[in-house]
Amino acid sequence: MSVEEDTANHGPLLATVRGPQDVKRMSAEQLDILAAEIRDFLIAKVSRTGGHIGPNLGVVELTLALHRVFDSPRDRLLFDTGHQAYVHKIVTGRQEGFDRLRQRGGLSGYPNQAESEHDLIENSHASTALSYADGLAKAYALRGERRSVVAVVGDGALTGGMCWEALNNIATARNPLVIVVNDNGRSYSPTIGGLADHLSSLRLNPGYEKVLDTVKDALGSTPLVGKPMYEVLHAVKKGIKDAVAPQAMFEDLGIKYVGPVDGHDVAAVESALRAAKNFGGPVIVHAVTRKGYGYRPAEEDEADCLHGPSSAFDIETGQLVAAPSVKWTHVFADELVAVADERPDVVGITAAMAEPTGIATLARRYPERVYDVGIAEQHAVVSAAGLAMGGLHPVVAVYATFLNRAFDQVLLDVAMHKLPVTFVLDRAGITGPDGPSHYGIWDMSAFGVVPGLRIAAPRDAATLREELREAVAIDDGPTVLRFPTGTVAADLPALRRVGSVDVLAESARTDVLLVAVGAFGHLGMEVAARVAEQGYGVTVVDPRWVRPVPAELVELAAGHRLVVSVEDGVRVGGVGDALAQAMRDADVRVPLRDLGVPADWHPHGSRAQILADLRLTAQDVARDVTGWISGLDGTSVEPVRIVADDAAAQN
Ligand SMILES: Cc1ncc(C[n+]2csc(CCOP(=O)(O)OP(=O)(O)O)c2C)c(N)n1
Repeated sequence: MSVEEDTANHGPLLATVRGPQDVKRMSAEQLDILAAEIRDFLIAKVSRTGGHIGPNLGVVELTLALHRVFDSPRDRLLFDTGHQAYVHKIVTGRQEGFDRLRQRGGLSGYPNQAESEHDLIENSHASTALSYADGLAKAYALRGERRSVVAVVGDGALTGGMCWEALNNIATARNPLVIVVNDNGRSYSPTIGGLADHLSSLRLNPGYEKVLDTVKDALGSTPLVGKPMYEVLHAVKKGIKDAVAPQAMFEDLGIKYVGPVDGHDVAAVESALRAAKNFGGPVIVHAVTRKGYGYRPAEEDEADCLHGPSSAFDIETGQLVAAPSVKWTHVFADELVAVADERPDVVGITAAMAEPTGIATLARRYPERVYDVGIAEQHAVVSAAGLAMGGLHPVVAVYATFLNRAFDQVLLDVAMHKLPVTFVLDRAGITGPDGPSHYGIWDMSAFGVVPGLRIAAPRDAATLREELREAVAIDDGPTVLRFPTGTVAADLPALRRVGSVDVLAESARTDVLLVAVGAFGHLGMEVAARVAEQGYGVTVVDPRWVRPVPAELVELAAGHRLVVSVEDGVRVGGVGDALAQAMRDADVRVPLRDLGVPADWHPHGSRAQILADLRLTAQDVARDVTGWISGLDGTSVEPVRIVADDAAAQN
């Protein structure tokens, strides 16, 4: 592409940026223009694909300064969570990728090692970067390598306990390491908690402007190495201390502190970073930024500063282009309020995601009955244990992927104590554009091993409401309710109920028992229709409660020639696996095939695309079921395949 063509999309200066060296050689005036072009670029591109627009608009100058002061990839830039790394991608030669951001085969929404040598952490779960940084700095010290390690962490991510465990170790190890606190006062919504209050009092302090000047003057005019540097930092520190007290918190940890600096002033951030780089020990650079900076719909969006529109949005208004639909989240949120109206003991907990999980609806009705604990899932679970011990029934609403890190707390603190806590796992199963770390595919396997924990997987709005009520009625142990992302499936009424199992379809012939887990109920119906065309009878059931395995499911299995399970979770230890074990235990010798998600790292794309890649479509499942059942007759025309392994090989 010629520069002329390029500039049509990118702005003339941005089009010349092919790598960090191009940013390094720019003048102050050029940097201002570049920052503006990057904002235009981000808004133009992300408005077409969806993505984390608000956080990235807030780190434009900060990222430019990082790449001017440090030499990535030799120096290591670590972005906590990683949703704010778009500008880093732009600077490191990936502008073209933004047309297919978060789309199948396109640019990832997070740092990604396969994309660039400038990327390192791919996990996208918050509050880990400081621990990575601690380890990297120790490794470089031991190996005698002189490389800078820089971690960028948001004030939201700092509410996660792992950050504080890391700071404790970083302070003791004393290795050179730069921690940039990107303080915009927000997680999705305003950051909560004691730390957040500390930081915001710092921002609001009238001495703030004075502090910025002090920092700029002192750092701009001083040699930046060794002992003098320490003295500068020390002096600056004292100056700040006189002006604003709360930053003592960082000093008390034994880590040098520079700040607050205006995070939208490249020169100011740059001089703070240079000072920190040359200090020779751990330093915190406190940069104050504004989420959504420079784009009015984001700056004025009170809910979350346009944190991450899920799909294309209108540039003028920031509103999603797609017609609104009723999501699984909405059904849960409304029913929870209805339950809470009847049950004063029901309370809600969210880990910094009140709106995305729907808990905000309960908070609007009963503000005193909802607790936002920050990005602190482990604490959320044990705090729920305490609430339950205190006589309440907590409903902990998190994305499925984020409960993984609280496994031990669910196991021992909640389940071992047989406490009535309901975990509501939104975005369970294959989620899509956020990629492998956001897939909620481990919950049924991981939490399936927890003694006394019951897991429900509703198939539609009606069963979601029903199973939520069943879950909060259980008072002798924990429950999990898991449902996928997106628009809720149309109601699919059962023909009858056997024990707790819903029979969705049956025929005169009982060839195949198809166990359709959760939202795969509709898929099950379509499979049954297709297989019926081949002359075989399929009974489609929705177990509703998948753990423990309902005894009726095993009895139904015994009455068929073949059992096929299909679930939106990993096969290892999944519902099919558990059913197979239950059938073995009951000496039911009917063959079973379990379809699900291979335990692998699946790429980003739309949910429908990824499910199709995994051959979890009605067409594929019907073809497999027909092949297997006809194989039992000895009439198989197609080779019987281990379906999910085939799919794994494609990834
Ligand atoms: C363990 C975990 N829980 C929840 C999330 C969802 N999440 C993504 S970004 C975010 C807010 C992060 O706030 P902050 O670190 O201040 O960054 P900002 O978006 O404000 O730049 C949250 C809660 C996550 N990524 N990881």
